[in-house]
Amino acid sequence: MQIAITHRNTDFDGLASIVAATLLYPGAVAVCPKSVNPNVRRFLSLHKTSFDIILAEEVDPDAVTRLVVVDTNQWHRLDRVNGLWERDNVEVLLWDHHMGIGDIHPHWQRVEKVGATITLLVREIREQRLTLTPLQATLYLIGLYEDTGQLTFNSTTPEDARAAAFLLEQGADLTIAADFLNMTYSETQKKVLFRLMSDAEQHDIKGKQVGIGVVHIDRYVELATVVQLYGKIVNADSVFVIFVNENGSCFIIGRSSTPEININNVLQRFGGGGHPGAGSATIADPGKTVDEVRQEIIVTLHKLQRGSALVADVMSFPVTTVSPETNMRQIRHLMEEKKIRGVVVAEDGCLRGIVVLWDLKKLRQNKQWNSPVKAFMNRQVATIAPDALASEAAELMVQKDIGHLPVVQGEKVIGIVTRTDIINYLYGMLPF
Ligand SMILES: [Mn+2]
Repeated sequence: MQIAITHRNTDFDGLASIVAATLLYPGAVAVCPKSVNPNVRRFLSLHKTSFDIILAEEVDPDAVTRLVVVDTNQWHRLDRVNGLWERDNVEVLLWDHHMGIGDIHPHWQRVEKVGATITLLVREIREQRLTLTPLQATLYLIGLYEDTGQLTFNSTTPEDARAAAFLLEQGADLTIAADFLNMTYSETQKKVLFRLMSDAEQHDIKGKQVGIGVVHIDRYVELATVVQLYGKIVNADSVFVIFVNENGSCFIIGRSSTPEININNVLQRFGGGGHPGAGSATIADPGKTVDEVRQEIIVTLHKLQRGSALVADVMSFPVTTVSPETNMRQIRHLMEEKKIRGVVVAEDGCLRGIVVLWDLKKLRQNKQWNSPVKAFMNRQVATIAPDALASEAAELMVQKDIGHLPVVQGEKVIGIVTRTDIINYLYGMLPF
């Protein structure tokens, strides 16, 4: 017997992947854990009979010869496979897109950094020139869209978009997909959201807005979408919510929309993980209080943020400077010659002002070209320190609508950040 199995609290990516595995491994049976996410439960209640899916308890472990694990690389996330991993006559195959370290050491694996596991299986389906029913295509598309936020999460790759195109070609139904992706919120989910709105703290961590909340829950509901919605409403760059169960144990769900806060890196410190944009962790240490967990998140964020790009990493240097006595004609020549749109005015390396292309346009009379730059330069110049974050420079330039930001250390100008530097920095980071 061959079985395809996925993680507990099964999401659509997990469900889609076990169903797709039965196509790639003829004879394999899709085994669904008992605990699935509420939207998956709703889907299954309608579509159960459309797919051959059995429960883990229906499987005779002794009969299993091949185990296809999808969407997780950790044994403890699988349902009732007791003993299976110790048997050496079971062949283990792994399909996954989680890059963290797991304890499943398969005989064969396809693990790649893509937005959803189903993307990897879809690629194989395409290569084998298999066709899908619209129903299969729809399920796979829901899995793909859920894990990639309709292809908007940072973790999305071109490969995911290609898989989506193929699934649409195969007749995936967007109306059905949208129905299961945009679930109405349950009473418990609404309560959690309102609790977060009123109680969660907002922290400014190196220029990034981070929401951190603590919510006590008495039963399991799908919480990731609530956390995500909360982050959107308060316009946070990233959010972390610590959920405390009735027995005092807790788990964290994190979401981030900025490449500078990597959820996977933060939650790895708590024994969890995920992706740069989304992840979770279960707190294993029962002695840890909620306050300690919250403090640890904040400290970790400060530490990790330090690793982000600094102004010194992105600035241009050396800077073209002129003395305050330089006449405007020379300034114009300099700009044309060097193809620059701004010139820093300095004396002994100390910033005195800045003159930009726009200022030249203000010159009306011919004789003004003979006047010194000090008569036309801007003296109120926004500056930034080399050890500030590159993202702070970007924000400052957008805020003040300026194209040149001199970098000043002590009194001296040591570099300049231009729009080109910012664009290079921003796009150099993608895909994250
Ligand atoms: Mn997944």
